[in-house]
Amino acid sequence: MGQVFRKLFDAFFGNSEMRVVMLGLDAAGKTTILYKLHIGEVLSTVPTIGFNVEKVQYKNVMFTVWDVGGQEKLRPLWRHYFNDTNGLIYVVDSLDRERISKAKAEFQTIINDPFMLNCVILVFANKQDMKGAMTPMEVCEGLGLFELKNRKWHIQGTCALKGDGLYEGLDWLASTLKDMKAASTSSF
Ligand SMILES: Nc1nc2c(ncn2[C@@H]2O[C@H](COP(=O)(O)OP(=O)(O)O)[C@@H](O)[C@H]2O)c(=O)[nH]1
Ligand SMILES: [Mg+2]
Repeated sequence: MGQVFRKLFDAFFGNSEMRVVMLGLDAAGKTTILYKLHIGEVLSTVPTIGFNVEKVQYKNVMFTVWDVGGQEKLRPLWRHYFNDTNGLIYVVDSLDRERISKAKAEFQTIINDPFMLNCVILVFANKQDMKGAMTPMEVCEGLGLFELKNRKWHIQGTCALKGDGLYEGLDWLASTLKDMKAASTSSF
C-alpha cells in the first residue's frame, strides 16, 4: 500500500509545494488513514494551542490533521493551518447518522472560511465496511455537497482499516490539483 501511494505522490505532487488538511469529527478515521498511507513518520504536536495536530511531510506535500467539532473558541486558531491550503480531505464516519448534521455544520464552516475558498474538496465516506453505514450518496446529501457552487469536490467511499478507496480518492485529489496548477500557470 505504501509503495502505491509513494508512486502516486511522485507522479502528481512530486515537485510542487502542496498543503493538504485532513479534518473531520473525532473517531471519523483520520489518524487511521494517516498511518495507512505509510508516507512518513506521523508527528503529533503537544496541544499547547488547545488542539492536537498530526503532521506528515512527504517530499513537498504536507498533510496536517486535527479533529473538528470541539470548542468554538479554538476555531480562529485553525486559520494558522488554512493559510495556503490546496486541498481539504474531509473524513466522515458513515456509521454515525446521529452526528451527520454536526459533521455538516463543521464542514460548511470550514469550506466557507475565506482562506479555504480555493481549496479542492475530497470527502471520504469512511467505514463503508460496516453494516448500516450511510452510502456515499447519503453522506453527500448529509453534508450538502450538491448545493455547493463553484467548488471542485469529489466523494469517495472508503474503509480506512483495509485502505479501500484511499488511493482512488487521492488520485482524484492529486490530478485535480495538478490540473489547477497547470491552468493557473498557463494564464500568466
Ligand atoms: N470498521 C471500521 N472502523 C474504522 C475505520 N476507520 C477507522 N476505524 C476505527 O474508528 C476508530 C477511530 O479512528 P481514528 O483513526 O482514531 O479516528 P480520528 O479520531 O478521526 O483520528 C478506531 O477504532 C478505528 O480503528 C473503517 O474504515 N472501518
Ligand atoms: Mg485522530
